[in-house]
Amino acid sequence: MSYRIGLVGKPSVGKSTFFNAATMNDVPEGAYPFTTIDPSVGEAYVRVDCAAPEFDETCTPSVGVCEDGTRFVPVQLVDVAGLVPGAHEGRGLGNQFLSDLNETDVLVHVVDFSGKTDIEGEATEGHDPREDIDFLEEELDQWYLDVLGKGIDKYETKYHGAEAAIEADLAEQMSAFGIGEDEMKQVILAQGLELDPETWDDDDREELAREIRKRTKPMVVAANKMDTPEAQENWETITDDPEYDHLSFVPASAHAEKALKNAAEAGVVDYTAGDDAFDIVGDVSDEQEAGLRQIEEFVEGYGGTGVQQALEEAVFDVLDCIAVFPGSANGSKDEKGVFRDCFILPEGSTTEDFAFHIHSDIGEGLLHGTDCRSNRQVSKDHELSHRDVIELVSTKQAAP
Ligand SMILES: Nc1nc2c(ncn2[C@@H]2O[C@H](COP(=O)(O)OP(=O)(O)OP(=O)(O)O)[C@@H](O)[C@H]2O)c(=O)[nH]1
Ligand SMILES: [Mg+2]
Repeated sequence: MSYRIGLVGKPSVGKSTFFNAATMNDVPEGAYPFTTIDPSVGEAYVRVDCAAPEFDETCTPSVGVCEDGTRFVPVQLVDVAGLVPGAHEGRGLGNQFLSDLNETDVLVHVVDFSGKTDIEGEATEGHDPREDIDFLEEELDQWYLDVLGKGIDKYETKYHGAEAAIEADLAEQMSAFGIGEDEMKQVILAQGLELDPETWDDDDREELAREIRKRTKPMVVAANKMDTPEAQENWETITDDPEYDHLSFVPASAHAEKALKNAAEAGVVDYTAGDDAFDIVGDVSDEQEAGLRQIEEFVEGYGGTGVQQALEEAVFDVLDCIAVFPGSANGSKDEKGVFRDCFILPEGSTTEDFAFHIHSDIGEGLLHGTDCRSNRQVSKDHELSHRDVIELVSTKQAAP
């Protein structure tokens, strides 16, 4: 299962444009709210420096691609309907889109930094993007609070007066958010609360809901429409504002990424997703050239269009995931080729986790791993690092 990144935000901020740019899909985009109603899921990629060149090998990726030593590893991207204040109570398209986000591991909050759309996504001037950042977090927190409240109610009706574990009921109620019993207990205790909801007041509940939301839906802000001067001004103010130190911001232009990918497909430019530069290689009209030069200025100034960067920030910085290559310590190739795979694993994964991730049989029969760079044996509980190349030594092969 690959990681799932959800694109969220109010209407008209550019979620679908971002989605299309990252996945080369063609879902509708429009300068009016609620262009998107049904969620779309597509394949996007995160970049990892390929390990093959270090071993004098050429890789043959089983999924994704490798371009000039950069591996593009697939992740899933979900484009959902825009969210307006009060969505948790059914406003706008209401709760439906909230459940579309259930299965996501991390969110990219797309914010229109140009200030040219109001809180409902209608055209305006001078809107403060900070309002959007605040409301989205609040809306998600309210949604979590509602679900948490239902879990508490069920617990109280079921066990009135009897001894029971609240964390089990809450974890069950909130299972769709990807939180288990142990983690739920940890979060409750870390908030300084007793394992008894009768002792919690409204503030305790709110803080608990917020904490669970932050853990299960961590987020990156993609400051979109940064190709406009208004967005660039807002970027300076907002990224300097200490109120927003808890968030990571990536300057982005979904437009620029889409334009460059389209131009690359048409053979007009030489551009690899995520690069901070490109070359014009085909015949272009004066008008096209002027447009591309404008994009070039932006891309060089901000170190890329920000679309790749936002996805990678989400996976590797916010979630702290690592990429691991299965390797072969003696360098021999099997008939399927070398460096076929590159897996994205959660932070703190061990050799054994890696084995189970590939196949439960390999995990069950695991003896140890071998670090292919140093040729040293690594234990089952050895914690892996980003870009490790590991051979798994197991008494069992993966069943076909
Ligand atoms: N200047 C600029 N405009 C953009 C950018 N990205 C998107 N837009 C424009 O913003 C408008 C809304 O884009 P969409 O991608 O449909 O926005 P959305 O967030 O999916 O909207 P809903 O589906 O209604 O929630 C369109 O007119 C896009 O062309 C960008 O990077 N720069
Ligand atoms: Mg849309």
